[in-house]
Amino acid sequence: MTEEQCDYVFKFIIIGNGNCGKSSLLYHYIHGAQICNIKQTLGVEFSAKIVQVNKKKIKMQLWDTAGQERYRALTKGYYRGALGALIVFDITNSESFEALQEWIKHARDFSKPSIQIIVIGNKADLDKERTISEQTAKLFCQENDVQYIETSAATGYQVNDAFIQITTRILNLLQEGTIDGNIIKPKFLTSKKSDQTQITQQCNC
Ligand SMILES: Nc1nc2c(ncn2[C@@H]2O[C@H](COP(=O)(O)OP(=O)(O)O)[C@@H](O)[C@H]2O)c(=O)[nH]1
Ligand SMILES: [Mg+2]
Repeated sequence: MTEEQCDYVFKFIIIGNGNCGKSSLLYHYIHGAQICNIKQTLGVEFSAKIVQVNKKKIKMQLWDTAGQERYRALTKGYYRGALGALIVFDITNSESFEALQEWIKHARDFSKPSIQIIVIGNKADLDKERTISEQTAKLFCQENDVQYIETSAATGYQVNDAFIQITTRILNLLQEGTIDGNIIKPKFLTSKKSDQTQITQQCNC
């Protein structure tokens, strides 16, 4: 399936403290599917996956960092235009949980206040070493009006569900008219000619 056959293109960013499993989750999600993954000079890993949700074909543009999150040094360009954010913490690492508030604020301040957020409690396979209970995390997420799911990039537990859950939510909001449709189609879909080169440089899939 080519990009032109898609109904929508959604940009997603994946953020959270270093070492929580962001890149591992992304790898697990896209592995074996139609993917492209190119290291860019800006230090952003750019991947893509086309999915079908509620009879709509959606190209998910998935942006991962190359480690800059350790210094909170993500650029505004990383956040710009994102419709969804997957914010990851490690259920065995309290510091990564405590950082969530700041990551949520960054997502809302630097993307759009309406950005849809799913918090992912990763490393669910390490339940014996857990320092953050599921209940604590759920409560925090309710208070901050974000979704919550637990995953394991090691076993694959609920990895797909996390990505599909946030995509479905965005699609529903779009169909209800709650999200501005103008920001859904990236520039390169509406003016293909001038921007074709840019796509080729970013992604060969
Ligand atoms: N046990 C376990 N280890 C994980 C899981 N996800 C990632 N890791 C490990 O955690 C470390 C950091 O993962 P990485 O994806 O690089 O994290 P990032 O810095 O957030 O992108 C690596 O050693 C991974 O193998 C998980 O679900 N369970
Ligand atoms: Mg990483």
